[in-house]
Amino acid sequence: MKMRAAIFVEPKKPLVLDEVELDPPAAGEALVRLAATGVCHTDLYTMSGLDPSALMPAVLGHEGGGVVEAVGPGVTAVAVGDHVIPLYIPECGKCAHCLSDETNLCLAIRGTQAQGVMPNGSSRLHWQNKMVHHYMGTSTFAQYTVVPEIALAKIRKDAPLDKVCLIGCGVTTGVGAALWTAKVKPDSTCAVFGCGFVGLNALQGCRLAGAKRIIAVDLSPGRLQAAQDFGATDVVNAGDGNPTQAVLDLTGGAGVDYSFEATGNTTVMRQAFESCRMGGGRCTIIGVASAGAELSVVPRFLITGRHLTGTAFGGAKSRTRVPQLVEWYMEGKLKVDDLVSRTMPLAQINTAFEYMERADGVRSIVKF
Ligand code: AHE
Ligand code: ZN
Repeated sequence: MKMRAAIFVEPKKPLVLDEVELDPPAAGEALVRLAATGVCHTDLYTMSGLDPSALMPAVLGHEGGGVVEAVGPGVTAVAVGDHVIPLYIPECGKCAHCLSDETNLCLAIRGTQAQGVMPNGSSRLHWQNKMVHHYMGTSTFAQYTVVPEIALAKIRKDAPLDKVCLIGCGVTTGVGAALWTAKVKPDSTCAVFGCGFVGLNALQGCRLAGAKRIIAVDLSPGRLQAAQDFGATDVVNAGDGNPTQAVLDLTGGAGVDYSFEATGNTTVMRQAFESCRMGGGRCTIIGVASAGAELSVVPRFLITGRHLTGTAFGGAKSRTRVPQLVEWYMEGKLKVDDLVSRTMPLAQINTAFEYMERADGVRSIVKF
């Protein structure tokens, strides 16, 4: 079938909007008609030319929501008409990682997904007689996508897809970092460095976990204002001096039980690490740093019992947790609507990246 898609053809150039051919789903795959997709920093990172794993041409996008339109042979996990969120980390339920409590990084289709193809080694996408790569196994910057069934979370049908699509990446990444990677305990103290889309979600994750003190750190007064709506009890403007010292001062010199970094900047990662307490403090790195970046820490901070770790998709076992987050949103426990700054048609997707580069707004959503 033919569909409109935004194609990544060349680094540092706008996406090309054109008609792309999409093949029907093969065994174990489903065809999804997308209703909406968020536009994430990681798409921009791949477009920048700095992502060593970037493949071209490709249909980018990984924060979508849609409806199953057809299924390939042998599909049992989803059916036509189901509302779904495509998952860049699938959950097969059978591999060593799916069976482990320690990680959400399903191993079932990692190799082919990184090569931009479906599990059988071929692509469903073609353009100008060439194969087009799938991106993160999801390729949501298009009217339709084909996705393996193990990479689809089935969600309730009354959830607005143009909002809950954000649970496909940023919401889960931030909320899950607090709930499932750091496992924030009630009455604990937390600090979140970076209050963009993912940081705001880390803040609401800390709130959902019942943390008593949640310190937001950012350079922008506007973002620090938003941080208070998402659960921050204290704010630190990182432009006013050393933010690590500010966090230590707010916690009687001790540091917080849990710190989070949501910027991708290695200087901020170190500040976040040095803000968690001796004897069991945990720092969770959420932001994706540029390829080649290195993080240095003083070993003494580790010897004195601080933990440094990272998270992918918030440590969420995806097919299990995404429907649960949708429930929480529908129950009013999880804020999502306030994260949407703009909604636009696919034809205007390149303007979403312009806003992102100017740090204007929190999240743009493309509605099909
Ligand atoms: N390809 C990049 C790294 C990309 C990366 O770290 N991706 C994150 C998701 S970003 C969502 O916006 C992730 O969760 N990765 C999990 C994994 O298995 O890699 C690069 O720099 O090479
Ligand atoms: Zn993302």
